Amino acid sequence: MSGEWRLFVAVSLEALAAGPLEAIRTEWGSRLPGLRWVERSNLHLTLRFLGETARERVEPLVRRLERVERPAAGAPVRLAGGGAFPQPARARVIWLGVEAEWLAPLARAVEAAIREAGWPAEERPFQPHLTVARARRGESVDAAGLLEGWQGRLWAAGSVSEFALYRSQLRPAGPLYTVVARFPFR
Ligand code: 2AM
Repeated sequence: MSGEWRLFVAVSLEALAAGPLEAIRTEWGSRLPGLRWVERSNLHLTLRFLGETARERVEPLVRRLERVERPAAGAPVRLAGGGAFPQPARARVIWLGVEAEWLAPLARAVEAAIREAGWPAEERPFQPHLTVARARRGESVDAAGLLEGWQGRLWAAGSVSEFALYRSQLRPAGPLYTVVARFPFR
């Protein structure tokens, strides 16, 4: 098969983040019309973005990811705090913080697997964040008011039992994410 798939490795956080997203959106949606809110089923934490990938590289990648060491099922996670990229007054991305002891080790193991599968090393440091809103293309919003009081705030606590390889298809209506393969925790 020919063609390319736009891929990323992530943990779905829909169950945990849907409530906080709804609350934030209800309060701020009309005040910040320049933001596009993430669909609840798209709420995820990216462990590694791979980008456009030749279709024939997908299967070997999945096989390598299957060997990644994972935490035990029901791994605890907290959504706490948050912020904006690149900065609150000119925000392009609004995110909630994700805290879990197993997160950095899992991201390192995924990174190692991806490198073994032939990708160059990720240069950017891993910054665990759950994107809840993005500014419209080429724009930014002043989110300083939105982010006031977010520091140290606990949004939700729960658990995670798998990570997955996702395909992203960019559409005018917003991205369509589909699961290519799931990797259940132990
Ligand atoms: P973001 O939430 O900060 O936009 C799918 O696009 C996922 O991959 C998103 O979670 C996105 O992060 C992440 N990602 C990381 N690097 C990316 C890049 N260079 N281009 C697009 N998405 C990227």
